[in-house]
Amino acid sequence: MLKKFFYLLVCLAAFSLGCFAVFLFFTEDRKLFSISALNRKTKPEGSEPTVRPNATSGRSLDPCPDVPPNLRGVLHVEFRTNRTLQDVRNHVGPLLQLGGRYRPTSCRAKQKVAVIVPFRNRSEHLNHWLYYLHPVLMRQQLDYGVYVINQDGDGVYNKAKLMNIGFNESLKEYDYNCFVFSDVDLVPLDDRNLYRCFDQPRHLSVAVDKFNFILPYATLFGGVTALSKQQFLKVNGFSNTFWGWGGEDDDMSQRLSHRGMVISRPDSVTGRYKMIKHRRDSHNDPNPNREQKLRETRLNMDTDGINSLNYSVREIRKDLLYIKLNINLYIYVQWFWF
Ligand SMILES: [Mn+2]
Repeated sequence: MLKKFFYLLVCLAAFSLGCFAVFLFFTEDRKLFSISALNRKTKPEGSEPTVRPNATSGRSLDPCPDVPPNLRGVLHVEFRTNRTLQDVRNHVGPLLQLGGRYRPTSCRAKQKVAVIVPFRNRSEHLNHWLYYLHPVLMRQQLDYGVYVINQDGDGVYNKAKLMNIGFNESLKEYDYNCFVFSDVDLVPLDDRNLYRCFDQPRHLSVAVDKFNFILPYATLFGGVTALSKQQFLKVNGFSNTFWGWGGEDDDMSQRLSHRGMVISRPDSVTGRYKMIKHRRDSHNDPNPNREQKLRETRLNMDTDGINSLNYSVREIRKDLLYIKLNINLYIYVQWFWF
């Protein structure tokens, strides 16, 4: 009799344990009860990414709010400090996945943003840029990756072509729907200037310190810009035929207007930037043909762009802070006649 009673007791205990386990499972995953919610609240506020990005995959999250909650507004930026890549890795690396990739952990980002930086021989600038931009992009709750597109060799520089290549190559890696093109020497002075795409093509660097925080002219579309995949393809991307300094940004501006788009901008306070001072790069002299070429934008834009892009990738190197593609641009002697 005692033995039977004992068995009954054991069964009962096992049953209630099972029930408790099921109960715990549901409270943890579906927030039915407040135990886990209480636990969450004890985590420090403001330091949002306490979980590695990959820990969230497979779990469905609510979309991120329209206005990211942890923005700081005006930022302090200075370039005097010597920053090595390792300094920057220590500073922002723990929250990143290899290749300068990040996605918010507490919500689902609305846009997938490829940040494309055309590049040659500016490592010092890149260190500053990475140091300031990664925390900003994280606070803006973007699902993003950083693509440094390096022109191999000493040929004449072609920034617009490098940007087309960034568009092309980043899409091979991830389903990006927004593309931010940024000069490596431009750092935002306000994190409310969102690095994402809008209904119209976006010009972000409207008030640069070098130009006394004034927009030099109304159609300017250079420095830092954002185009959705659709907007970019609608104009056939950038021209590939602007060799040397200047013109390619105005050409893009004209492409946009020829396709009925208008430039959108943040206000001149939010859109403030600090530019890293530098001398003119070698092999990037002003392009003497740029003014003539700008008269032919409408004529050329359907055949000169993302649909006529040719290049070869020499090397792809993934750092913690970015993906760097080393590109051979195929420079023809012909370019003198364009
Ligand atoms: Mn510059």
